[in-house]
Amino acid sequence: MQRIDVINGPNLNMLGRREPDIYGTDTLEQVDARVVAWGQRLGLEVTTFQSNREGDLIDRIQACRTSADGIVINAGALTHTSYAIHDALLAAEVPAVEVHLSNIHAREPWRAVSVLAPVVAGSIFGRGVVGYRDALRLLVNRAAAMPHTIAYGDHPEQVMDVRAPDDPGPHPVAVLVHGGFWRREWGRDTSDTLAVDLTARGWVTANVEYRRLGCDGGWPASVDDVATAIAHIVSHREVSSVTVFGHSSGGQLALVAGRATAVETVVALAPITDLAWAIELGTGAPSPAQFAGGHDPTGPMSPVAEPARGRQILVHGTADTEVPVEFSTRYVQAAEAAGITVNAIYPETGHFELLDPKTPVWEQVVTSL
Ligand code: CA2
Repeated sequence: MQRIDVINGPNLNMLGRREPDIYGTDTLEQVDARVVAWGQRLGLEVTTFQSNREGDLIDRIQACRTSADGIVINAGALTHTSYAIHDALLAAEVPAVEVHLSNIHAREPWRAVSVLAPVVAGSIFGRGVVGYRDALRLLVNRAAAMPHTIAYGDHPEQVMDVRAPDDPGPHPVAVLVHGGFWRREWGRDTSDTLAVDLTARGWVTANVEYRRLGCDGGWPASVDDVATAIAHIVSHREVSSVTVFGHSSGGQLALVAGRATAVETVVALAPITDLAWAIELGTGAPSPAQFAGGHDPTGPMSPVAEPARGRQILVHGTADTEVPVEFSTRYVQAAEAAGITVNAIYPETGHFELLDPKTPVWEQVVTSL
């Protein structure tokens, strides 16, 4: 069993008492209880610690060298200044993930700098308390199958995590495109569990990061990145086929990128297929309008306007309250009107369940490929 120490720094003992609009209403005790429970569900042994003193935090991090297999740390404002904590994380020699409840990139400029970022396996911010859950899951997925992170461009977001089976191949390639309404707060860690599952089934997986809103993304930059990432993996590996999996806004990117010839199959999980309709309904507002950025939302950015041509499987939960299932039924109608066949599956499930390889529909989809 992996042992993870969850360490919180200065002022996090004040949670729930002030600034609930930024940091939420849970107290630190409540956050810790949720984190321990998430850990249990992930098969982890989680311990928690908080201190307002830098030296105590350093002592705790150093102790993790022998007492833990991984660290989740919210170093509070020390994140922005403490090279001593940076060095302690290096010295601990166990993987660490930094978490911030707030979106440190959307506040004062000094908060956008994390001196810890270069020495952690991941930085999760702006998701509130669930960021701690996602940090634990990130550590679980790294331990299950260590990825190689490779750059497909010069921008810091133009990277992808590649995992390959042990045998020489050639293998089918799965490109994964995460969702999160194209927002910077949501990253490729959210599609990593699917990537680990596919690699265990014999696929080469490329879990793609791309420019998003707040870090130079939007139409068409985000789609260009996914297309460039696909081209990169195809030109650097001997592959037997290319399948692009996308969830939610990543489903939109996958369907648009899937118009390219290199892509044989698109698996779109709860995709946003129509930007104009998303703007009208207020789905994920204000992100769809920001993504469109003044370009025509009824144009090529919307999969309904120009359905992909290759093989395509759509999976959309009938209980999805984030992206209503009608986004998929309308896409199927548009595709059929254009003479394109879509295999659509509508399980009785919600939006995020589709990111869990343990759901029966995932088995059904993957075995059909
Ligand atoms: O967003 C985060 O999680 C932070 O790491 C939290 C720190 C802040 O200094 C970082 O820039 C971002 C602050 C901890 C919470 O501070 C509180 C102050 C008053 C009431 C509640 C919390």
